[in-house]
Amino acid sequence: MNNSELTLRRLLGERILLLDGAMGTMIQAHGLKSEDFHGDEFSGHSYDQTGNNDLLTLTQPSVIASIHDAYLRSGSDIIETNTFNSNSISMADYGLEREVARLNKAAAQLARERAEFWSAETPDKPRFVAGVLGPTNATASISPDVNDPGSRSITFDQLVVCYDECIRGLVEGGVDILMIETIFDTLNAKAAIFAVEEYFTREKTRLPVMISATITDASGRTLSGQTTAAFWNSVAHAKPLSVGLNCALGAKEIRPYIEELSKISSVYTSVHPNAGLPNEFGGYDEEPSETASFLKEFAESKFLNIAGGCCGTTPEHIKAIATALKDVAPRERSHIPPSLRLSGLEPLTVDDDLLFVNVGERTNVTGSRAFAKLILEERYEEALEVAKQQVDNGAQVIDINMDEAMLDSKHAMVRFLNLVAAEPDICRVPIMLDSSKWEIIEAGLKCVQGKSIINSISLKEGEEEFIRQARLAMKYGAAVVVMAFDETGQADTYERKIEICERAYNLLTKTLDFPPEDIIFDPNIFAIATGIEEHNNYAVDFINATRWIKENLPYAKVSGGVSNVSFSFRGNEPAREAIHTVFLYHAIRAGLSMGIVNAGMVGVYDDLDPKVREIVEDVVLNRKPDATEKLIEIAGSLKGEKKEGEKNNWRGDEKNKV
Ligand code: THG
Repeated sequence: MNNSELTLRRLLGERILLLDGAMGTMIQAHGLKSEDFHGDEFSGHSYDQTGNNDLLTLTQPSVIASIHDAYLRSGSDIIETNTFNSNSISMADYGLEREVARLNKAAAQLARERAEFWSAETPDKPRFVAGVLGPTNATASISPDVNDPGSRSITFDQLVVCYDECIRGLVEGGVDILMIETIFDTLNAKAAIFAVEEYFTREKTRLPVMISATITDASGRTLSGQTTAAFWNSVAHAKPLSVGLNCALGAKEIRPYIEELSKISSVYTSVHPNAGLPNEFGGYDEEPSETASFLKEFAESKFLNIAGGCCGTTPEHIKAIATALKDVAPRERSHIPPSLRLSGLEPLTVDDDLLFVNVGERTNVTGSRAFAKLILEERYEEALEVAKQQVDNGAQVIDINMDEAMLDSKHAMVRFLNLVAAEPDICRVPIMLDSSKWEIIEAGLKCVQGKSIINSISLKEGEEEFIRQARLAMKYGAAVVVMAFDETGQADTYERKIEICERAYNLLTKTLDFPPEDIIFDPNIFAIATGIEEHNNYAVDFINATRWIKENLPYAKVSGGVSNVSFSFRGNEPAREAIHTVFLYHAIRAGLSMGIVNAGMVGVYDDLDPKVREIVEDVVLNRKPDATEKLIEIAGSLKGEKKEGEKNNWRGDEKNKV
């Protein structure tokens, strides 16, 4: 941690820090003409630069400097660089993509210079520069084409390249903080975070990061549809200095969401709202005293660590806020216990109270002939219906697998995920990206705004590749399923399972700084009752390994592909269902947190016919040498036991409790 960050963190412990206010409103007040925007350098530019506020950093630096000064004079501790649109995607509108590196560096230098000046003026109040990374004017998880919800105007990779250029300029120009702000699409923000993390790794440096989203409608969601908590779960991997909200709604409307953020996040919080809602001319009317009184109430409610203004706010607003907050103590950061926190449009916490999370298995081309056929024939509409049914039937996560030799799997994964992103009834749940090929998982990670699960990584190809993939998982912000698989093969005994899981856990948490709560072990569920004696103890070994992991590897979760266990009864659905039910009953008691299941094919343990249950239990728990034969004997008679159309209410009403 450098000195500036140490000072910043010390000050955040002492008081609420002030950001600045709007740049645009202040620029407007200067009544600049087209030729002022162009300056000498761009006088002959073929695009009209009127309104290109960021260009003023180069053409009218004294105007920008005077605005920084006005805010610093009003009490801002942190000023923002004039770089909201200084990225190649937004600058394309002005034909100025090639100036992006320079715009960022110059804006950072200009702000740095004014901050240094004021730090010297008021040595007891050091000033900081936040390098602004705006959202760009493109969105990575929403289609620009009403006729094709799966199309995209920008990709994650393009955004990473775009942000990398901005970050370099800002850091070279001397910013103290990188601020990813006005986030309306979390996937854009995740690309910015990825670019920041890659930059830090490459340059062997690190700066504090501020993250601020914008909530655009009264229902409290981002433009890309996430709730506040889902958003936080999606970006928490950045380990930011602060998380907060800015722009769109004024302070009044932001209240419930900043309240929520202040409770669920363990980092500092920030708010810089607009001066109320826009009036009919798109202007902002909220008086400095009004904005200040809203923020004072937030501060007194202990929601705030950093406060400032966005559109429509002026140095007078900042001054009023400074006065209002002067004697209010800052929020103390919440203590949030580590837990696996996932998200789609909505959050999902996998903690030990929520006994079992079921992951829908049907959207898997290797696990369902029907789904494979739909994907191979590019009948995506119907394939989406399969995903929707999974969620409707109670799947809290959906597993998506496109590994099929006849398929361009990467293309199918991307296409399907982009379509899923347009279906709120599906993408409200987190996604599990299932592939034996890392490049397909990675292509998938670039399409999902939520916090997803990678299924899977393992030590199969050695430590180096395992660590490389885990590092990337951290940068994309995903949890990982770690299969009990190493250089010598897949673990099939209790000893091998726990040995590999322990080794993987130590590598992840000690060699890397991988969050243990984001590790989900899969100690391999294999088919039992196959007629081969060595297979008889597979379920027992899995269950015992699960118990060992829960007792010995803190915060790690355990998952498995449940339907594997009954492969030998393929075609006999009632028998399979009975096996799944008994298996899950025991595995969940041993600590299984989640399972890839067909929710329609698991029953309630207590509802099983006691005689059938006894026989199935003998098989699952490997209690009698002739158990398999017994089960085969009765398996035929199990057929059709379930009445036609009978609704399987497995955990439907009981919120996952078994
Ligand atoms: N661990 C992890 N991931 C996994 C598995 C695992 N992913 C894939 C698989 N195993 C889990 N998913 C399924 C999906 C379907 C079936 C089994 C496991 C299945 N399908 C039926 C069959 O093949 O008989 C249905 C066939 C059909 O409908 O056409 O049993 O272990 N981490």
